[in-house]
Amino acid sequence: MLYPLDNGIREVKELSGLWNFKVDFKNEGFEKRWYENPLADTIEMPVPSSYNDLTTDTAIRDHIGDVWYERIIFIPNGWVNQRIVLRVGSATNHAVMWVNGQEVARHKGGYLPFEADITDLVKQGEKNRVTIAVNNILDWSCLPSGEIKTYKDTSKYPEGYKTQETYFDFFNYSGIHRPVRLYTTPKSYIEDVTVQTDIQDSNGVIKYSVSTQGDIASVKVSAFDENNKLVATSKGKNNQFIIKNAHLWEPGNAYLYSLVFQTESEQGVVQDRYELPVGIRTVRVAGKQLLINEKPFYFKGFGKHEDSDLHGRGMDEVINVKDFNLLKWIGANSFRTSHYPYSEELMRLADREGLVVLDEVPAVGMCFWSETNTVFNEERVNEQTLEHHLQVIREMIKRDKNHPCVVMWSIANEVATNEEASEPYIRAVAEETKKLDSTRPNTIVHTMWPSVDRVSQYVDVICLNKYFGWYSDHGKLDLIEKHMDKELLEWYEKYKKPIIITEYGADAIAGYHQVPAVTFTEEFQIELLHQFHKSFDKHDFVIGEQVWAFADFATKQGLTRVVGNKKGIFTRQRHPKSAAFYLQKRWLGKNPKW
Ligand code: GCB
Repeated sequence: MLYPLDNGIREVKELSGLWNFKVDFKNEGFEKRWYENPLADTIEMPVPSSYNDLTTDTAIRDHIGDVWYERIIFIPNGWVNQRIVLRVGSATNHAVMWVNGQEVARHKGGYLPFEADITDLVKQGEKNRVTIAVNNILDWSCLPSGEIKTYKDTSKYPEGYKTQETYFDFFNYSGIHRPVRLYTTPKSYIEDVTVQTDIQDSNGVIKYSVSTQGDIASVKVSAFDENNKLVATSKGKNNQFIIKNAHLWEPGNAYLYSLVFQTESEQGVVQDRYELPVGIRTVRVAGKQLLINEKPFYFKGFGKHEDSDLHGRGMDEVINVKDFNLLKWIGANSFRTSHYPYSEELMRLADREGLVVLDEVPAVGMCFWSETNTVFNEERVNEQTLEHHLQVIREMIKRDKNHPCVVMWSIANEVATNEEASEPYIRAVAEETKKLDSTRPNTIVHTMWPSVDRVSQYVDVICLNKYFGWYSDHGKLDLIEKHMDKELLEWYEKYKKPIIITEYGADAIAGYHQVPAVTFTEEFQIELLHQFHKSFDKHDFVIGEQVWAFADFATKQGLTRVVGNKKGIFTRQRHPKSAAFYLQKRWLGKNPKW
């Protein structure tokens, strides 16, 4: 699934903007075939965005079920004889799409793109109607998982009362979250390209494969450097070539070649073209280290969310650019796409900016921290969940495999890996990841203790989320270093693998101050981080620290969340808390840049 490109042969038409929108309060739209006619009684809704925070109506924000989007599209005259594709960057959590009343796509999962060839369904010079039904329900067959709770006691609850239960804290934002685009390709076209890079002495080795559809006689590949100078060429669908004295893609110092794939007919007529930004770099785990371009890499950064005021989880280049500038300002070199794959636009930015990405699937909420209340059983995480998990892994790797910024796949966050049934499950997911991409290490992010974990033999790197001083021994900052040391050593003893601490942190409400520090103050947040660092700095198998979280974010309502999760080092509006300056000093090794 290639990212849509505008390049003279292919064209892109953005469908962002206001769409007609209707909440299906009675969940009757499918039965009444709302897709057959223009929707009645609609309101305006921007795409991309989460719809939840945009009206003043609690019933809309908390609606469980379907919402409907609709807009009219026109097909440009020049698109005669082209293949026309309608593509949705993401719709959370599930979607069905129709064009002129005909179903063209169905997609399960809220964080990856889907598309449909609509060439034969659209009429040139006429209005064409696109309808998308988006559903936000999460059950145990979904990623992330959840369940609908029904309340039967009508003396206490209204008839049919139900709630969406989720076992993660981020708000279950819903809607069309990423851009919708129409794009063209020629009838015979490049369907996919896969690129793998290697380094030999000072040269870059580029191995590629191209898959095509239709009558294509030959494939040519040209590599251009950042000055647009042709530096190498190749031919054929599967091949490899060398770029002499290559500029490497390095963390904080990105260099992107442009690989131009071009297909030609028997007569030598150019048919299709696709330009892929390619960074030459290697990544591998060696003993206690993770090497990027054969140099040990230490992860400094955050777990994030795609989250901002009003937009919810809606893709916003403004937020993306600001976040990247703050990441660089604070001295971060990496982030994890907690807890779902982020937008393609953001991944392309990370390639260009040289930020290192730990790419995570939406497998979150699979743990109850209990011996008896299990998660891996027939009623909860089961065969169906596994099937979907594997599907999401396939879609994520297919989408992100060519990004130099992605150095590792995270196959799940906080799973009950103490349960016996978690072992074959995680093993299957880890093996699928390796089968699809043997060039990148994989990892799983743990909340479990080393003594009970059953799965880390299947991954290359161990990631840990640790909340000493917060969720355990709350407020006892003096115990953190000791607890952390003990646990790190136990993990290392058991598996002998490098470890990244992918979450540690404390809620701090911006503007709350107190010395000596107490919970929720900015001083407490700094002190807690500092205690963790004392431990990390002692162990050479610790290869990174990612603070939870980059910025405050919206959560479901709950007694431990004061208008959202406040573990951000930046507020939700991206203003620094005091800990930002502490981290900047630690990560940049110098006094804060104001
Ligand atoms: C975690 C989760 C993360 C939460 C965080 C917290 O372990 O991975 O999604 O937001 O804890 O703040 O509770």
